[in-house]
Amino acid sequence: MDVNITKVLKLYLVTNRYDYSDEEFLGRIEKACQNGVTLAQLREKEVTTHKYFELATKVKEITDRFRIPLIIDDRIDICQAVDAAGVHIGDNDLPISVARRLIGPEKILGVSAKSAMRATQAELEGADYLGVGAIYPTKTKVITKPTSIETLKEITRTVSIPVIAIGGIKEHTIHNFKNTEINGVAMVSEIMCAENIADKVSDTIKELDQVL
Ligand code: TZP
Ligand code: MG
Repeated sequence: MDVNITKVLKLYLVTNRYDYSDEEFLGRIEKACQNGVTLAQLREKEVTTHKYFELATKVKEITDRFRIPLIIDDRIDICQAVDAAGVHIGDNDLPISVARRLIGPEKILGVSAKSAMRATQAELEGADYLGVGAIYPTKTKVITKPTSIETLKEITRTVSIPVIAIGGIKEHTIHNFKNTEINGVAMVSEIMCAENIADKVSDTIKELDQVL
């Protein structure tokens, strides 16, 4: 891994296509990359493999230009096909140790964890970072249950790999993460649906600089 994982987790853009055209979708990702997101994840749930590959190829052209590592949600094959920086998996995906074996030691492996027990297991099985949430209610389509800030703190106390918070996080709720020891936050709608993505990303970075 030629990426400083503890640093790049600061502001993690997770994509959602909503009803945007591909052009609008890619344009929004580009704006976010241009203005300071530190890591990006392509997250697609209901597309063909062909379309996932096509989108991943296009998104990687953008993230490469800004030297931002690209993570692929769920799909190790797509990660390998486009030579993305890594993959993010959850409870319904391959076992963590199997995913690690398949991607090898160099690629980034992110794992979703909603308890300290799962977090410990993920660390042992080779996760490079943990995504914890949903911290707040979210309208983004996701199968998840709420995870409290208390559980988030318990997780950061328990593991030594970096942790990001996800789920309903807005620019104005970043201050709630003071003293949680997270390395960053992941946002979907707050960035993807922002009226002014440039301002949203740079203002959120400023908030994070106060808190992390
Ligand atoms: N995992 C837990 S919550 C979530 C994911 C992918 C969605 C977060 O979306 P938003 O729009 O930032 O609430
Ligand atoms: Mg998944």
